[in-house]
Amino acid sequence: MAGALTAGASAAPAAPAAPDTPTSPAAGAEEVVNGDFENGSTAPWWWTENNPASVVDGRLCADVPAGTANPWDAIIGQNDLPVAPGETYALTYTASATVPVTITTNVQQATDPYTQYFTSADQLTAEPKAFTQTFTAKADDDAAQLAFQIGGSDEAYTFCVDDISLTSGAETPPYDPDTGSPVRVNQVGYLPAGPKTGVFVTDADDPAAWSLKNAAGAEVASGTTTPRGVDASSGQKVQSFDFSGVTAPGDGYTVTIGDQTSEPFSIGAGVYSELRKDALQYFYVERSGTPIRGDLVGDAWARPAGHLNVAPNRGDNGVSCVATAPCSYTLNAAGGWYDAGDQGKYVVNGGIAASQLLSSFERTLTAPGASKGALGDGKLRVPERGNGVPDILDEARWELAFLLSMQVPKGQKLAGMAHHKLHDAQWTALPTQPTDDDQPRELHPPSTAATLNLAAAAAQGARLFRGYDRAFSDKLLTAARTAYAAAVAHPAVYAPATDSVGGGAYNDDNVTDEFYWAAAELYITTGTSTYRDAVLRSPLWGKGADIFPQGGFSWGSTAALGALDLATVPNGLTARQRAEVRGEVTAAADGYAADAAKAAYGMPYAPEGGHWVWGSNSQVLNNAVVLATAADLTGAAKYRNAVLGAVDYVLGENPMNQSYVTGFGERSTQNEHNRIYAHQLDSDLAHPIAGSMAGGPDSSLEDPKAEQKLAGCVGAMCYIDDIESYSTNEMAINWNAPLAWVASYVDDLGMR
Ligand code: 9MR
Ligand code: 9MR
Repeated sequence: MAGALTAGASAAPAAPAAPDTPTSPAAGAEEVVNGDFENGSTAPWWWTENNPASVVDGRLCADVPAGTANPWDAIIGQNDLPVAPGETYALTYTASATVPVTITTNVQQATDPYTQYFTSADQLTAEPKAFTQTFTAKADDDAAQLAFQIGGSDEAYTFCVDDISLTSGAETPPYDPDTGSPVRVNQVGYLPAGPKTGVFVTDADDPAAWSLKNAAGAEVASGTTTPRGVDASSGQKVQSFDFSGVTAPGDGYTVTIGDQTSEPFSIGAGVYSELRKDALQYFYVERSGTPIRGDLVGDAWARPAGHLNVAPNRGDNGVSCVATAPCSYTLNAAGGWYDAGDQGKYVVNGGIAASQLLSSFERTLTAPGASKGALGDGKLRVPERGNGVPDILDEARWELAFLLSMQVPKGQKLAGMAHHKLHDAQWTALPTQPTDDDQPRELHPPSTAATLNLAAAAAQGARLFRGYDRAFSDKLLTAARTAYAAAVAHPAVYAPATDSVGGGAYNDDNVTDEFYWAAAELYITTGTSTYRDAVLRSPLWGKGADIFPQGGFSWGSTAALGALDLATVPNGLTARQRAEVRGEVTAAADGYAADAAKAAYGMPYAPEGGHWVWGSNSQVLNNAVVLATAADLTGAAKYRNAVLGAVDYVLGENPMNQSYVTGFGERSTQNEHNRIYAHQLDSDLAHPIAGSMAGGPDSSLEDPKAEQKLAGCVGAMCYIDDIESYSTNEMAINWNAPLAWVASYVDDLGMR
């Protein structure tokens, strides 16, 4: 995909001309002083010491040294630019670089924490290029800074800039993403005996004729669409079509309506086999503290071990506590998975992700029709393949071992609790390879939420590893019991929302759900009455609507994980108690299935207030996990069909016509927010490996790129496949885990 230039950028003629004038009729006064360098003066522009600048041929030019680490290690800037909240600005400039580089252009706070009002990754070459950008400021700042961050290049180069202008009164261009064909399908494919639906975006009121063609172009089925009115998730006017009657396996099917044709798709019992494998394989590539082997995953994704204290790296094998909450010990917390596009490691998120992998496996022990073989040993490309242990358990173990390493040692204050997280002192730039990360790694204070996450995941691991590695199983169970007891002793130690420098906060000040989940897992594993009583006395016992929120369970709302296991894994609850939990699962599934039936796009997700959250794709899939569990419990087709609706949605039958899983489908995500596989910013680097899922639409526009590019978007349209949009386009372990769970379920369905 071409993609790296921001949509507002345009190529310029070779000779630097006057800047494109902002299109707004109400364009305000010029804020930039001396943006054209006409009188030869550089004032009031400033620069960092390492890149002295001067006016050359009417442009401001600077010699940028080789080998700085971050974009902000070399800057040219101007201060004292006022920005007002809600005001829309036009920013224009013309820039060049004697070697191809990507610079970062920011309008931001001039002092720490340098909050960005606008940011753009601009690809420069020797040919001067004119950029025209618009953004709406959120903050009130009477002295903002325009900064061209020009560091981070391996090679030295000369940067030149000219015709710089910032004016208020601009108009936000209407949000008009390229969504390709209006005929929307699951771009991977459908199961032969499963439901098959698609969506047609059209202003027409009347039904239209659809035609399904095979790869040879021959019509194999036809019918008429059903008008569905305005789709609430997107504001699009839509119709739907149903070709469930077509069951012949094949690749290269398309649906045509009038002169519009869908992306191609397959029909086959094995359409989700690769998805199951790749969604799980993703975790190996996220491993920290070990080399990622090219012979296993391909050389493009191979890399040396990171965070092992090999200079310039600080390492996770002897981490001490943050200065604000010191401890007298260090922990060896090497290993585990990187969380997401950042290289932090967070116990709450690690716990839920590891647990959902364990659950994917545990389902094969309890669900009728689940295949043990497909998740057995030798199915993934991990170093442990062939060791007699199912690879999915080997992968989960990699994280479980990390979780245990985050526990406060015996004899210390808060012994048995888990440190909330471990990450860099400061946010690093994109791209940053783990081996190049020179930031100090720090343990953040223990929290009750992290402690209970560890307890739950370790208790579940203990029962699943019992038959494979008794010693590891015992170790997990001891850690789980110790953690649970520590949480009971310290039930309200919360990670604050403000602790979000250098890593995410994962703040949570309601741990009722974590208590329920941990007690449930410990009870299932041990049968001990203390844990049973903790489940039965939980304020959540009997409160299905709270256990299964409408918008889906998540890292911050984990009770569902406990309830799903109480409902499916053999345990000592009475028949009546068990029926109660199962009833909660099916009642929740009824709600999600009803949401799916209402939605033209068929996804079981109707967030309250139409507010699509950060990581919405994982919410869609977590609802699918509940639906699939209900299907396993009851055999009811409506639950299974709603799961398939979720899969269709994630794989392209959606308002963006976007497959959110890299490498799957014709229009799949490519530029997820990630520091390692940052191809969009450096073409020498790989794109993310196939099988990683983007967070997906987030209607709150929670990063500068989303604010700039998605203003005015509705719900499921609030997404952009841009590496800078971390609130819509990051990847994360807790998002791929339900993808793997659901892919595994639908692959098991087969439905020949
Ligand atoms: O890259 C970070 C991403 O992994 C997080 O999800 C996100 C929110 O915590 O923050 C990203 O980091 C940005 C930071 O919050 C603000 N400065 C720019 C950082 C890099 O994009
Ligand atoms: O998934 C998290 C989401 O629910 C929060 O709203 C968001 C902001 O706090 O953070 C998300 O988690 C990010 C974490 O903070 C840092 N690593 C990347 C995670 C995914 O974006």
